[in-house]
Amino acid sequence: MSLKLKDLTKYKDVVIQCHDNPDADAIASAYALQWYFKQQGTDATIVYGGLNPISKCNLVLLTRYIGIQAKHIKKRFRRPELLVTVDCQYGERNVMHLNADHVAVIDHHQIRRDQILPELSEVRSNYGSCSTVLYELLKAEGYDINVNPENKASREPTTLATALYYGLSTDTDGFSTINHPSDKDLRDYANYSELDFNLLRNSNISEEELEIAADALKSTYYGNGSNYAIIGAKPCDPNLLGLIADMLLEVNNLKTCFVYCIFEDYVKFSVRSCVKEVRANELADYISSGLGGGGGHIVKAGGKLDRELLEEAGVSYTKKGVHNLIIKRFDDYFSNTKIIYAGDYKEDTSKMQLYRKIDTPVGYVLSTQIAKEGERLQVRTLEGDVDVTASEDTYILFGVEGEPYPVARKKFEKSYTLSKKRYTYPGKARPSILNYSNSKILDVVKKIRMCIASGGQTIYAKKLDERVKIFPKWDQNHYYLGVPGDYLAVRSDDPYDLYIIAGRIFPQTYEEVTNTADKAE
Ligand SMILES: [Mn+2]
Repeated sequence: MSLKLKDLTKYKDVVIQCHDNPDADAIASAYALQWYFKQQGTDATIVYGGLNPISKCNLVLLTRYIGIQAKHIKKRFRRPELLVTVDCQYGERNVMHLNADHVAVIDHHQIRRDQILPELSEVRSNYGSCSTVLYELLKAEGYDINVNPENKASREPTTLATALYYGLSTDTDGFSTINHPSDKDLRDYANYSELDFNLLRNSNISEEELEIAADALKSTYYGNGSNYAIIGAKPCDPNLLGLIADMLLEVNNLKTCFVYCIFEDYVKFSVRSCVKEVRANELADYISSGLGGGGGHIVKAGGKLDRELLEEAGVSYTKKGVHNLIIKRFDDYFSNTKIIYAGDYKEDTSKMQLYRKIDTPVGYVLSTQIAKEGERLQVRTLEGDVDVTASEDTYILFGVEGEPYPVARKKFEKSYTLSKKRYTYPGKARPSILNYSNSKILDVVKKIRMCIASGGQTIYAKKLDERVKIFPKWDQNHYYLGVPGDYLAVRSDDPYDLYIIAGRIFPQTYEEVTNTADKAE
């Protein structure tokens, strides 16, 4: 199943449908699609169902800004030749049923197990917004969202770019929970109007919502010696959760906070952290593990707990049941994690097994081949984000699954030999290396060359049975996370050089040293 926008142009009677009670992402996506049809000479109608017409202040403002008439339908609607659902899937509970000769779907949500999608479907479940999907579908047809077709020479921000940028922003808690490179591309590429965007963004909450926030702040729960705080708010817009969390985190001594609200089928939450020992995205993932999902950025993240999964896990879906579960997970998180600051810490290797590295072909690139000397890069390794400065001294390696990790020149020259063989990048998605100077994910794959991780080097390693965070010697601000099943490794020639090797990678790259003579080296 896939879809190109040009597949849709043969239909002339087109209706675009948002999910019931549409949000900014749905409206922006509908607008972008309508915009495309207009370029093809087709006037498409935008509709949505749900109990009430759009009333949220920012959405009213958005529809006025982009100048669309989105029709609120209560019961029935004529049968169009083509119906396209955006930011939702045909047949879903929150999508009013409409009949049509042909149906297409453009969305970014998960596909339910029992969902049957029409042939014309483009669902990119890992994207942060449907606006991003539209941005890419338009790009594939040769449309640049920054170019106004009526005035191609103009450098002025376009309404289309501003709308899509705003759609992405609202679906990702103000860009803070962005993960996917395509979302980052839209964020960085859109030539949006700052003025209009700021107006939209600052029309975000109503007086009632301010009240919800005030009530929520009054019921703050402090845990673990006031290290963290949890708030359960009344059902509200997820953006409001982020706002409450931002304010809460400002409290003196408070390092980490969690704000949630309970809906009928799921719990939505926002996480914040301002200390290096807790990455908000990792905490979000921990809290929601097995119960939903979470992710985002180091300082801001968010996620969801599913009612079904909570109930399967024996949690009663009540205010108290949910609240207690969250407190328990928080307490587990803080008590079950060992933190190691490499450099200060010497691991006792006497009880660890000695391993030897196998000759393994891997990829490498010198950091100054992908960025200017002195620029800061964020390398997303399997065990966490690590910051490095581009210099002749820093290489970036790409492991057996294409996972990037930085290494110092000295270590590179000692442990790797260059290879003339052609390198094929083994990863499924491109490696994530962010250049802070322009917030762009670098396109590095073509620049990667092959080298051989020379075997022979020995490490002590042990399989972890607890969670461990290691601040490595070369980056004291970001930790590597090891979970049970991963390996804690110590270089045999430097007991202060500790790191984590993912459990999946370890057997492919290391072999046990059984010869006791070797062990005595
Ligand atoms: Mn959306």
